Amino acid sequence: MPERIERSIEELYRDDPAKADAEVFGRETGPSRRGFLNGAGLAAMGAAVGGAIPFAANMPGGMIPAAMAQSSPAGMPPSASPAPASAAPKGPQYLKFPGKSDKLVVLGERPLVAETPENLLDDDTTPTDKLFVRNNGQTPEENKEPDKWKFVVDGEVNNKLELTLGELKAKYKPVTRRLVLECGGNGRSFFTPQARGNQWTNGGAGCSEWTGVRLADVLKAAGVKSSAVFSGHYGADPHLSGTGVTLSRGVPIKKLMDENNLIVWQLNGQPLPNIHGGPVRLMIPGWPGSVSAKWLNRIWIRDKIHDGPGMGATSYRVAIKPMVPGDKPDEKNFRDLESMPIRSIITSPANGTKLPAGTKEVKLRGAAWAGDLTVRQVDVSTDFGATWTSAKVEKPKNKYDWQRWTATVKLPSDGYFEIWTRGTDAKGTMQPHIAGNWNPQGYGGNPMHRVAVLVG
Ligand SMILES: Nc1nc2c(c(=O)[nH]1)N[C@H]1C(S)=C(S)[C@@H](COP(=O)(O)O)O[C@H]1N2
Ligand SMILES: [Mo]
Repeated sequence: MPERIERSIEELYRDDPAKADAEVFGRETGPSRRGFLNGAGLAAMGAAVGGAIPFAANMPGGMIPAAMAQSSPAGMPPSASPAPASAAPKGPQYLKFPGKSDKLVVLGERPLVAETPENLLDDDTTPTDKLFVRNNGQTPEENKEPDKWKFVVDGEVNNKLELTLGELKAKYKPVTRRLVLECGGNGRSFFTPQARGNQWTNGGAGCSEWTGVRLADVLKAAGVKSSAVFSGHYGADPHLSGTGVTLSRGVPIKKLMDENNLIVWQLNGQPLPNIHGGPVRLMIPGWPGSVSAKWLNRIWIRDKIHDGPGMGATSYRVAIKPMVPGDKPDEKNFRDLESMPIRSIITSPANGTKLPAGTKEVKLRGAAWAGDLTVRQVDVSTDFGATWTSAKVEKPKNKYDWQRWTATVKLPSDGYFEIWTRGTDAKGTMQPHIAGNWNPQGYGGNPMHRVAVLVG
């Protein structure tokens, strides 16, 4: 009997979370139900997650346990929209690519997109083989003469520059910085109803050492005119269709001139791999990764807002006034996503970790970052958010570095626990319980990260 319930509840949570939720939490209480599981539901839930739930009384109604929500960890069932057939359960597909970890999860093959599971981001500096990959078009052929790679800086400048990588290295002072690179769509999978695009969990991000020259030094040499308003960045990757520009985004001049932006040719002390945009790419940290053009061949300084592919409409844009989730967008109600939102992740233990019976303490490690801002605080909870403990948060090595954190939490007994983390940025903005401010392409999804641990 319990066997049967166990399977059915798990399957139901995968196939129809709303219905599963109603089964477990009770139908009668309706959509405003909250709080407590009834006895039968609690038994079924315990069987499904693999153990008793000591803090069950705190479990929010409608929350999918982290143990069952590997692919949609936001927790809230997509009750507004039944899961489409394409979302039927299938295990993760792992990347097979020279120089990349075979633990990266493929989100798309054409174009190639792969994310880094949170527990693979446990290094202080993300190794190259673990850094996520996000292509929008084709992957260009590997360049055999990197120092001859050319790019131009033109438009609203006094001196149009045409530079080879060799000249760039010779003329400007190199710097190395540890910088977060984060896809604008990171966290998209947490939206309900599902938003359009690659279903990133928290792994469209990493923090590696980048070596290059300051973009501002090159722009000073070009002499940016007072008519300059915005930039447009171009890379050499062919469009999937074979013709046309794949992606071309830009930033306002103020952001462009920020001294933390780099034109880079090294990643973690090695020549920048082709898959990450080698020989040369931009690194404009804190903003959606899409402004950091790979295979850089042009920086166009413009006297108006850029209009390349990836600008305008709902691309990399969020709602100004909250919209009804799933509704048709009114394009006047959107603004560009600029600084990325606060995000804290648990990098150890991994979701689903089993600990020996009698374990009373767990050491946690994680990372947190917040776009243009620093991280003020990271808190962790083991009792579904009833009580919180502050983590020890390290200082960034340099601006736009992530901040590693550690904490030790106590567990009262054996059973099923969820460890939650939430970050707070320097302005006091904290991560929400569920992804908010729904938008059609799912930007800004940064709910608290949760991992399940089973003791005994
Ligand atoms: N030329 C070019 N640059 C690009 C892209 C691209 O498809 N083409 N993708 C962008 C996006 S959306 C992101 S998130 C980052 C990803 O960088 P990575 O693949 O090195 O992790 O590169 C950006 N730069
Ligand atoms: Mo991205």
